[in-house]
Amino acid sequence: MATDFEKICVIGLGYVGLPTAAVFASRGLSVLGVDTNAAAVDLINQGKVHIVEPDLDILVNGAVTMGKLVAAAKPEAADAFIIAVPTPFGDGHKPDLSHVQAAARSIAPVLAPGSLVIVESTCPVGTTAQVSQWLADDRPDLSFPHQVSDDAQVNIAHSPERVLPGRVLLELVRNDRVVGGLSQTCARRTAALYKIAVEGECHLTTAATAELVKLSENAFRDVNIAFANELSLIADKMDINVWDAIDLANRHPRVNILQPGPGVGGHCIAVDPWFIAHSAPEISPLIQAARGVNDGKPSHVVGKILQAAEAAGADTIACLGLSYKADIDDMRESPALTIAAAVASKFRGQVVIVEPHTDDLPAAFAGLKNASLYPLAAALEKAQVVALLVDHRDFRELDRERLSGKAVIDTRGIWR
Ligand code: SAJ
Repeated sequence: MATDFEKICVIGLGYVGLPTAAVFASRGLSVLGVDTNAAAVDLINQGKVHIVEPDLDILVNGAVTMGKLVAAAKPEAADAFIIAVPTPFGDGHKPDLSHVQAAARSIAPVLAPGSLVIVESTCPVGTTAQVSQWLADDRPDLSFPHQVSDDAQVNIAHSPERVLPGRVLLELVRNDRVVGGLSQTCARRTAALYKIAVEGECHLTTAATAELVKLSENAFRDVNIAFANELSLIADKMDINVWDAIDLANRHPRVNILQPGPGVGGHCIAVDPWFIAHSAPEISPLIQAARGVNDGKPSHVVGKILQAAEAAGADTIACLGLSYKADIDDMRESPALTIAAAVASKFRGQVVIVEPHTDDLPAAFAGLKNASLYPLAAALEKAQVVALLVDHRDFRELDRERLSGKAVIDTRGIWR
């Protein structure tokens, strides 16, 4: 396929940027991946990866070996630039755009007439226009779409990533993309670039709409999980099995309740709704309440675990899982991690932790001498109370006989 893209630059080689860079490289583009993490850059240039994601190691290794993917600390001139850096929040849940700003400023010196800049990072509405302004500040010699729309020399768009950790390479290619341009030309050129690698449809819209669409997707999940989590508190109080109740309610043709759990983790669903709330604080009560319900769930679970330990006169509690969801190693914003650390800080006995995806306890356990990492069998042998926090495969496949005689708190409903 003939396109006007031969070389692209991907800024940020995290769990979205690195797969994106590798997929484009595997389609024959020359890709320069840029990251401030020197260790990651070194590793990638050796054909290795610093994040766990199925098949990513093979793809990166192939792309580096073919000379199509190179990692570096600084951007170089390219036909297109994809910004895929983190957008966390700071105090008061205020969106922190410093990484996006730094990425924009880093590419400004190498922009030229015809350059395309795509923001993939999830961001508050208005950020793509702000990027255009930052670039214009640094490059008064060029024209930008917030100034002259379709006549701009540099095109800028927002095309949010939508990939699910654990299925990134599949979803990157198969999912539809929303492509929001600061002008129609910006959107059209961005879609032309993604079409090199994406089999899903590209839906063209404005940058602001694309920004809100991305935030809405994750806020939708958060609100719906909050509903399930609120139901779990109500069912607990009434001594009803919430999973049975949800299964039955979902037999209704127009009901589809999500699964309750120990809380909502990860760097997306637990974060992005705040970007809407921050931009529209007075008119987003539902979104804010959902955040409150989901963020409140871990302390409810901690209370249940400690209560069970007291009732059983236990000297050891086993906490199974630390990551934010099943079968991955990512512990960012993980409710399981919060719960296990809180249990260890409050319980006088021993807390044995099982996490098949790590060799060391994370920093949250520093100073908690009663907490240690155990293999599953030994932990179950030792503990009188077992708290299932993550539905990892090893735990799903557990022989239930090994739980007999123990107090079990199953936050994921897998041992019913
Ligand atoms: N969870 C529940 N109950 C459920 C579903 C999820 O408690 O019924 C919890 C999980 O255990 C986890 C959290 O929610 O702690 C989030 O997990 P997830 O698998 O639903 O989603 P993420 O955060 O891994 O990825 C999401 C996805 N967004 C949507 O499904 C709308 C993904 O497509 C996005 O690309 C990603 O956020 C992102 O980067 O924004």
